[in-house]
Amino acid sequence: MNASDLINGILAGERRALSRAISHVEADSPTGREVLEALYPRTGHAQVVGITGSAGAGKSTLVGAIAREERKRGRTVGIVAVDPSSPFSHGAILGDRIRMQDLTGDGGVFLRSMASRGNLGGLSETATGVADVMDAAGFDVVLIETVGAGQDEVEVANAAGTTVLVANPGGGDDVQSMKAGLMEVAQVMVVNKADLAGADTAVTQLRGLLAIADLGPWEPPILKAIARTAEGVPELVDAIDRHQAFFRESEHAEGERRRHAERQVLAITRAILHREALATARASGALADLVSQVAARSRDPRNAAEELLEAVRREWAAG
Ligand SMILES: Nc1nc2c(ncn2[C@@H]2O[C@H](COP(=O)(O)OP(=O)(O)OP(=O)(O)O)[C@@H](O)[C@H]2O)c(=O)[nH]1
Ligand SMILES: [Mg+2]
Repeated sequence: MNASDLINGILAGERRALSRAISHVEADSPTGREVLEALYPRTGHAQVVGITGSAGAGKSTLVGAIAREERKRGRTVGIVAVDPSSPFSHGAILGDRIRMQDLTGDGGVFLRSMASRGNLGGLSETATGVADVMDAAGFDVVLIETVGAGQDEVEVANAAGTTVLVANPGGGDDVQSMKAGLMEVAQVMVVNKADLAGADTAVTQLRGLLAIADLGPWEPPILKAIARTAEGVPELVDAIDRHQAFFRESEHAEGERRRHAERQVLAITRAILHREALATARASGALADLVSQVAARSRDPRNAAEELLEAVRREWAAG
């Protein structure tokens, strides 16, 4: 299928066209770019929601519960599970699929996993593209689960209009180890596994972290949930809806949308710069030379980096 077949297929609601287009977007192929360019003006309908948090926090269980709640509300749901780059991930992915099995038989749900491995700083780019294709395909809600820690989470948050941070009770270790930066990319906080002891303490600690975070006009609510039984999930979906309304309709909507667009453009620019600069550096042979010099301690790494960039600039200037 060429790009226009894919575009027409997606707009006609064909799953096969959607699947193939997403593969093209993941591969960053010319067809993928053409599809994205053509579909972008048709995006903006879906609530794109990122679900992030540390390993085992209950993200997949929560995604399943949110999807079921959205279906009850008559909304269609696209789900993107970002596979971890960890070598221990295979069991977890299988687990994710099994937990979502009842959803895969539902015509109003589309499930897709996406690899984060080997992504040269371009996870924002891919996740944003995949979410955009699902948005254009007409899904009302697109849920993106990030597995993994640190930068992946921030990258995926760039793709989402609303990011939900999933924390757990547990003596506070979990919450206290959270980075302030993560607090700043999340608009809804949820303490999952509220059936375990310490949920209220975790809420209090999150409140403390929020108090010192650099926040805009939106004040992130902190909720409790038990994903396994779906307790607290309707309230979580209500909170997501409230943030989406803020993002789309409040007096701050214009500014929020601009901030989000800026984050997306900058994240993707960073990814492209990174990729292209490294490709140029490698091709020019400058990288290998400089690495040898640093390894031999005849040049320091900072100086080598500057020299490498200089070599890249020369190549680019030469066109
Ligand atoms: N007690 C309790 N356990 C839960 C709850 N939600 C999820 N779990 C359990 O926590 C474990 C991890 O759940 P997942 O949904 O796989 O967590 P995850 O965050 O997706 O995990 P990774 O994708 O591997 O990072 C599973 O054994 C779940 O059954 C909950 O509300 N209460
Ligand atoms: Mg998971």
